[in-house]
Amino acid sequence: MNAREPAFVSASRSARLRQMLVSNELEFMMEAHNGLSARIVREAGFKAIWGSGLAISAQFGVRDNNEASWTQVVDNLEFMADASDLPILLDGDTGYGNFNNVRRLVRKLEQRGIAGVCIEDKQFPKTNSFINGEAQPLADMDEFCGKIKAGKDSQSDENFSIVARVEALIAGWGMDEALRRAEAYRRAGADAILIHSKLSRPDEILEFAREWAGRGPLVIVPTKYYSTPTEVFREAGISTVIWANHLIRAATSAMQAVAKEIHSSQTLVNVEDSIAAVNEIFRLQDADEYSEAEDRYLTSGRAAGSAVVLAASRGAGLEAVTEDRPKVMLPIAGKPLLRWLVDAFKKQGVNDITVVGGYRADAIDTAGIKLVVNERHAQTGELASLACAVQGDKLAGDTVISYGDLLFRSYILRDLVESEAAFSVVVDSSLTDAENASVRDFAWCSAADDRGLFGNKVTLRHVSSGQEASSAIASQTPHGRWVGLLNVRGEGRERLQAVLGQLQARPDFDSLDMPALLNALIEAGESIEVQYVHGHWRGVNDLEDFRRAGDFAHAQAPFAATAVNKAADATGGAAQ
Ligand code: SPV
Ligand code: MG
Repeated sequence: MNAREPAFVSASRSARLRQMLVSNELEFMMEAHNGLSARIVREAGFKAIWGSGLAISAQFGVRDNNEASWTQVVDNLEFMADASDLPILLDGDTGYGNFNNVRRLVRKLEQRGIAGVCIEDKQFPKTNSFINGEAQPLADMDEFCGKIKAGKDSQSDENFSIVARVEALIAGWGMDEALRRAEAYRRAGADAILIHSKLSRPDEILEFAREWAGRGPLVIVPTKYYSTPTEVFREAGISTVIWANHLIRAATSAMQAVAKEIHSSQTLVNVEDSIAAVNEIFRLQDADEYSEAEDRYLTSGRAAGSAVVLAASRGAGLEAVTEDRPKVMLPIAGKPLLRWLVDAFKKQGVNDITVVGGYRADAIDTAGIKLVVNERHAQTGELASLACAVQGDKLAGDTVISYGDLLFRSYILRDLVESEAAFSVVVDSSLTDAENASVRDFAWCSAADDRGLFGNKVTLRHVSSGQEASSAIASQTPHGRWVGLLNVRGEGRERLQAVLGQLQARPDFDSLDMPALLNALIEAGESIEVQYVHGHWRGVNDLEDFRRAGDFAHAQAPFAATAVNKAADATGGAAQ
């Protein structure tokens, strides 16, 4: 859009088209033939679109002989009007019938936001003027005047424009006839005259313009006399130039070249760099707007949900079974631990899952996930892995950050992703024995788990980290254990990235774990909502956990699958 002309832009499309026709400036219209090309015309800076009959028929793969029905044309225009807010002047051929068809056409065009129509004084069904134009019969002048009057009388928007196209020069009827008809059409109410010529020089157009002497706006289509300097049209007092078919022709030659190349070389490598990127197509379709709307309107933003799963570790205490795979690929009740987690996410509509691998990342099953690798996994901790997943990019949608070695009942994740809080965590209140100092992830909260508190918000105050010196709060009995699930919602995403960025600047960043991030968020003043559970989950931290995980997983699986998996395990599957 042209930012220099706000008043023009805010006017209705029909008012803008009319303004172009009557302005003293030379104006330009560019052909478009579908929604995508209409968008492209707008982005190029044009102020209006020519809905070319030739180009619209061609993109349907039919001839410019009214083979596409007028309602098909009008449906196509609707896509164009939706894709671009520019005024569209439809090339309405002969009006698709008599005066009555023109009346109905005008009403339907107004309903679809089309700014005007051009009708030509030939007979229905027409043929393109450049195909044997002399042989084409012209309409009776008076009958055509009736069509113009009928169209003008049926418009309800005073700015809707009807342009009358004079074909007398094309058909070889001479200059006098062209002028006679143009004058009659002007008197019948036409808002502008389109004078067409198929000569390669502009002579007859310029002569017409001289004789016409500014009686009303003149529109021209210099397809054949294209080498004429545009300044010549300006000096001749032309109102509007239509570049009538150049996008359909550009698309055609590009498609021909690309199809031929792919067919002959049987590969895409020769064309990839010379054609629009898929992302460019998404941009033209306004895909970003869809994502924003999804955030706004989809229930709890669940369909837009994403997850980051930390799965870089081999698993201390699990060396015996993780020679050739990371902990998350250990089989539990017939499928890898990671697959249980991925399936649980998908069940809650969390489909965009990024897994951060490290140790034996090559052994991770990547079906349905994005794998990023923390190459420095041997020297770094959980936050370095998390940074691999969120670096650069903004977190997409609401995000669950999860340990990779978790099994849980499905309600736990459901309740977490439905939380409205910017940050929320799941804390198991059945685990409060923090005696063993080597066990981390114990959680201290604003209140203990208590059914009497149901509905009251509890917030996280501290989580024990692997690195920290014992803090004052840690001398008190914890309220439970953080299970390794953090949900980050809405604006929480940017705030989490900011805090992670600050931690990254610390010299000990490589050794930091997830509790360090939670504690840093709390110190930064963030409120982290606690959702208490009482059991119903398992972490896999050692061989004993691994053995018990099978039973837990069986209990989560559908009955039929459980029977099958139990049979598989009995024949030497997972350790049980
Ligand atoms: C069109 O673009 O369909 C026109 C202009 O009518 S022309 O093809 O030059 O006749
Ligand atoms: Mg046409």
